[in-house]
Amino acid sequence: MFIDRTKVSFQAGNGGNGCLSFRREKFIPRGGPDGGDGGRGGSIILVSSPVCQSLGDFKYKRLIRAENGGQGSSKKQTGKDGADIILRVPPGTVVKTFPDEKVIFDFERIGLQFVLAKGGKGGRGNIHFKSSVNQAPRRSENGEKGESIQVILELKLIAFAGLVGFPNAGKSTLISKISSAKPKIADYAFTTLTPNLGVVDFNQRRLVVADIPGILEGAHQGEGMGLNFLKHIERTQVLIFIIDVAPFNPLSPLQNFQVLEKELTLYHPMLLKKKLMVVANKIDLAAENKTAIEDLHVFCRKRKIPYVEISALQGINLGQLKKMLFAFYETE
Ligand SMILES: Nc1nc2c(ncn2[C@@H]2O[C@H](COP(=O)(O)OP(=O)(O)OP(=O)(O)O)[C@@H](O)[C@H]2O)c(=O)[nH]1
Ligand SMILES: [Mg+2]
Repeated sequence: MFIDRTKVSFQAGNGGNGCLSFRREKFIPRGGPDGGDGGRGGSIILVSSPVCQSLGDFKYKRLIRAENGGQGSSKKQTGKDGADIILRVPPGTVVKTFPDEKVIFDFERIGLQFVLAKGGKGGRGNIHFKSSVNQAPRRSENGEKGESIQVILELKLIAFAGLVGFPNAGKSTLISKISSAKPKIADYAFTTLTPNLGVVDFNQRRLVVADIPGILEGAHQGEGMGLNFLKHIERTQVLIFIIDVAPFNPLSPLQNFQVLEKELTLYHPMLLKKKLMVVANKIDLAAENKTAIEDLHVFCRKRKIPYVEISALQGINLGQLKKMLFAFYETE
């Protein structure tokens, strides 16, 4: 699994001190206390944003510090609040304590917010300490210290799309062609035993695709090994069905799709609520299978499922496949 990891210290702003002051004006002999409060120190807040793709921004910063609150002053003036610092992290970032690595926050999706270090409260000025017995309080508070924390930020890739298909369909070949992942590829079933993740780049955007072991009919009852791995695609947004359309398969491309769909539904009906895309692979071998492939195509058109014919091995139509995949991403 691709993990980006960095250690950073954060220091929230201290609260400003409260002021000790008395009103002094001509003709008003004993003006009461007029020392204002200190301002609040700035906090440090992390937000998960799709615009942010890596932890690169944190790599070279050892300490990130928010502004201190201003001191209170006479004439009941409150000090200025320190500005908060809002930092974007990619979805998939996990925040852990240093050095014991306890998870304190998991940005498991876009749009989450976490206050990492809270700014100190401003101290109260002496206007607050006036009482019936003490008309001239010589007391004010210092601002609270801002929180300081050292953490490890770790980026776990969350797959946006999962490749599902029978063993040998060409899933690993495909991920090896569209990303820098280097999975094992071979001409026998169950070459892939553990999931592979690959980062796919396209037009300055990037997303993660998961390649999982092949799924067999009966997978939901424990046939093959696909079932154990279906959980890896539960959190993806899109399922990419890879259908081997070479003519020597016992099932037609459409039957192949239907078996896969059935297995996924039996495993977890929720899986089929995801967006689907159908990839007819091994088109380089498929000259004699045109009619059967067309059945799958027509079926997808009726169900409004995006469909593309490729050869993962020969690199045919992979640009089109990426374009379709990123079209899902753009509408997120
Ligand atoms: N002719 C041709 N062969 C392909 C194509 N894509 C994959 N293959 C071959 O099909 C075989 C299986 O490919 P893999 O990528 O290992 O298939 P997989 O779906 O990952 O298989 P499992 O990991 O076992 O589920 C390999 O021999 C590949 O070279 C293609 O587009 N055309
Ligand atoms: Mg494989």
